[in-house]
Amino acid sequence: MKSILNYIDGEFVRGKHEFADVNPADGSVIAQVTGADRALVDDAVQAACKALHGEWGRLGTRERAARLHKVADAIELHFDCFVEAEVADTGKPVALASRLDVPRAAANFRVFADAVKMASLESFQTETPDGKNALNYAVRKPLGVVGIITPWNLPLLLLTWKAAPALACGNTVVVKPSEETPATATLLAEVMQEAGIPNGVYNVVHGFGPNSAGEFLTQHPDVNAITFTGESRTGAAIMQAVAPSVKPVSFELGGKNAAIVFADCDFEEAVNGLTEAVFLNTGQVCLCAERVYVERPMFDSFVTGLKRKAEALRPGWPMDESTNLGPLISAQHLEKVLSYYKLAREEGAIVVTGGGVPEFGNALDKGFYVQPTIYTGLSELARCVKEEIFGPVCHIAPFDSEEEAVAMANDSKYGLAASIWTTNLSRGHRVAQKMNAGITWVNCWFLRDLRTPFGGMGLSGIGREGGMHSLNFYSELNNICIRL
Ligand code: NAD
Ligand code: 6OH
Repeated sequence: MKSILNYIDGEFVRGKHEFADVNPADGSVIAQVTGADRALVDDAVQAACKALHGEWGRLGTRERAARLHKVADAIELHFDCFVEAEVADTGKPVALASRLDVPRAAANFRVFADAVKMASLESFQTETPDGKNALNYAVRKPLGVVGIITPWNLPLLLLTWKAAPALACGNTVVVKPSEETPATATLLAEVMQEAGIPNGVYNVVHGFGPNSAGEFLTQHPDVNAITFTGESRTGAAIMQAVAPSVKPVSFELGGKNAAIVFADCDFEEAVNGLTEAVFLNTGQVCLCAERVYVERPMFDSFVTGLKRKAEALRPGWPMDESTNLGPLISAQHLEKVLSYYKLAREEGAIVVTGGGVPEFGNALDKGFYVQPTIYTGLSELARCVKEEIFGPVCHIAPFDSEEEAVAMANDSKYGLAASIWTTNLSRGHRVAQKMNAGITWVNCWFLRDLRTPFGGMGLSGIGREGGMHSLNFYSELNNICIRL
């Protein structure tokens, strides 16, 4: 049986306890993961501290950026290995991992390597009380050791989205990938070696959250910052853990995202767009739309259109090129999503399609598949309309006016992403600007430009990453004031 190891100071290190890495498509065990106890997490943090003062700390920005481009080259060289590992861990369709996850990992390194080379800094000419001048300018320094904690839905994409800018700014990192999807973080370690990233700069510790590697990392006094993507509740626990040492945090958390479909939209474009927005990655994307509001004249035809698309999705073996719907990540998550399917019926939902589990008549029946599901008829106060489900499911409700749609979309404790579907450009701008969300798409969804601010409001997160926002989080600014 394959082992997945920790990576500390340039060495692959076996931990004292093991846990199984399960393939969600059929429940089979792919590998044994060896987890890091508190002592191994400490070794990783000490290696990262030491590396700050070694070769890595002495490299100029240009050379650091060149090494990160080499990391991107090496990801592209080993493209198929990354795709295979990601598909086995997550069950996502190979077509999706090849189109989204692995190309984005390489792009993350390229974009932040270039961003750090191009970044300018603030400077101000300041008048002194005696009528002379002073010059203020800021310089960027690394934060130090950055702890990176990531979820299972887009494992490599989200890990590199944080590791790339952290490394570009000269930090060293200790990464704790999700216990559900450990493979690509360790594979990335091999790529780091190949690309000439010095020992101790990139470290990986495996394990769980509470009382395990995740918590050991957040509590460690020598970790200078924590960047985290995952559930809002976990974000709250991490905030408590870092409070005593006042570490900066960047949090990308959950969502209960709204889509507003106006009757003047391009119908085909909206139905196709919402098919992606609701069902991509089996609905396990923080940006997925779980609440869809449709202007009443188009309500029935839209529900029928999305139903047709949902029923045409092809669940199957993830490595089969024609599969476009994978399983959920785990038996536990399957149980959670099915409990919401049950709750929706108890809350009085009309089941437009789905609501159960598919039957394959083969080994996939042991996997964690659910049917793509559409509900209508729920009150806006229903728990299924308020709480993040994180599965291939949405509720569709009608609206009669723009104001009503905006009010319903904004009535959430979350505030991550929204999408608006209309051919009326003024309305698109007007409604987009009213959204309580970190990201609003008009006539598209999950169209990413890595230079733009990305993050959420309310329960959806703290801070923004992307472009200069990432450089600002992953560095300290030292303002220098010189009396001239
Ligand atoms: P999770 O919060 O359960 O786990 C995420 C990571 O945190 C894992 O590595 C886990 O081991 C670790 N962890 C758990 N408890 C911890 C603790 N007390 N201390 C330190 N680490 C701890 O999230 P998940 O179930 O893996 O991912 C799904 C969630 O992530 C959804 O809510 C989704 O919306 C959210 N998400 C948000 C974004 C975004 O950009 N906003 C992106 C992806 C996923
Ligand atoms: C959440 O599941 C998706 C997050 C996406 C990003 O962080 C990104 O940079 O595209």
